[in-house]
Amino acid sequence: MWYWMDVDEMSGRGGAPAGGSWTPGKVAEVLGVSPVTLRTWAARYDIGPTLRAGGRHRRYSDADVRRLQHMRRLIDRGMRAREAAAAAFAGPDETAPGVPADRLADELEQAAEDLEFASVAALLDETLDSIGAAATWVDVLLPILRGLGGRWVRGDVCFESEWVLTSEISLALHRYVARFASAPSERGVLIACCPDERHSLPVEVLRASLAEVGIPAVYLGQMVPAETLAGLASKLDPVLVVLWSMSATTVDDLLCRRLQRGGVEVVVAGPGWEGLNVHGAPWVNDLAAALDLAAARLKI
Ligand code: B12
Repeated sequence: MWYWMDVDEMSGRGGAPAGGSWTPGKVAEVLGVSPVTLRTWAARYDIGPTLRAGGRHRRYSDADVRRLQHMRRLIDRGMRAREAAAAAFAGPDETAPGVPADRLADELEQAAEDLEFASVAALLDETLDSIGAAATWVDVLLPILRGLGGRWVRGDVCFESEWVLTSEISLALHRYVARFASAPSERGVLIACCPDERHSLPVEVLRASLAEVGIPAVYLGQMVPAETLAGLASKLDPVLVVLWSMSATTVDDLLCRRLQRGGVEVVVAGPGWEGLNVHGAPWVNDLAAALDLAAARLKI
């Protein structure tokens, strides 16, 4: 199983750099190659460890390990080691466009099934980097999530893998969003799930897509208490509130009304609102429509 280890666990001593510090032995184990292969790669392709721990000992950082995992995947897909190293270490933008979405989806699904957190994270980062948030969502993640929903209905136990995948998607989107500069003082879009709603991924993707095009947005998370949302909406004075609900059981039309009465423009989003006339609030039920609407309101 691939996993991130705590630095003290690995080196047996404290004071190591934050953010991951891997021994070559551990990296070799995680990649499923011999330590000799790892050393050969380092010598031939200049992809050795970049950290130094306690003087002479070289250590791999999290970023080193991620790039090596990427390289390993490219090799598994049939690329020669030299080209794989060049591609993985040139930066993600130049690497993944050739990989079909269904292949990425299969790899992700398998990694989640095997409970390989680090591998799921690296694949998600790679995919987001190379094709962006919308295509990652529509072409790679939606088919997997819908498949999981189908399994769930059939009574197939996939709770653990679903949890691994969905929590890593949230984390990867968070990392992705952090790369885009934002002007916190600007009025923007406030995104929230209804108070009983835990299905947050669609609006997390919306938040990432807004970041990509420079639309300021604040994402409040799952199950946002009505009181909290109403308070934040009045204090932050957003251009728009996107209120997400995945199913009829989580819709909160009173909250929508309350926000509107406070002078806020609300867009209701997601299948939960289907067929409801929520006090004239526009309804969006796909990512592109939500993006268009936000862009139109912010005149971008
Ligand atoms: C992942 C998941 C979870 C995760 C959510 C993690 C997270 N952070 O989001 C967890 C484990 C928490 C979870 C919990 C539950 N879940 Co759940 N879950 C799912 C799963 C597998 C994917 C959800 C998802 O993100 N879907 C996104 C896409 C894939 O949904 P879609 O319907 O195809 O997309 C439509 C729209 O949303 C729109 N769209 C797509 N993307 C975007 C983006 C934007 C911005 C917009 C506007 C629209 C939009 O396009 C589609 C056309 O309508 C679905 C299965 C499924 N088919 O969705 C079940 C599913 C939604 N869950 C379900 C259930 C029953 C539950 C629980 C009640 C289970 C339980 N007993 O605890 C709880 C509910 C908790 C709650 N109070 O909300 C049911 C809902 C049935 C219903 N209609 O009421 C589903 C459909 C599974 C099933 N087949 O029965 N779940």
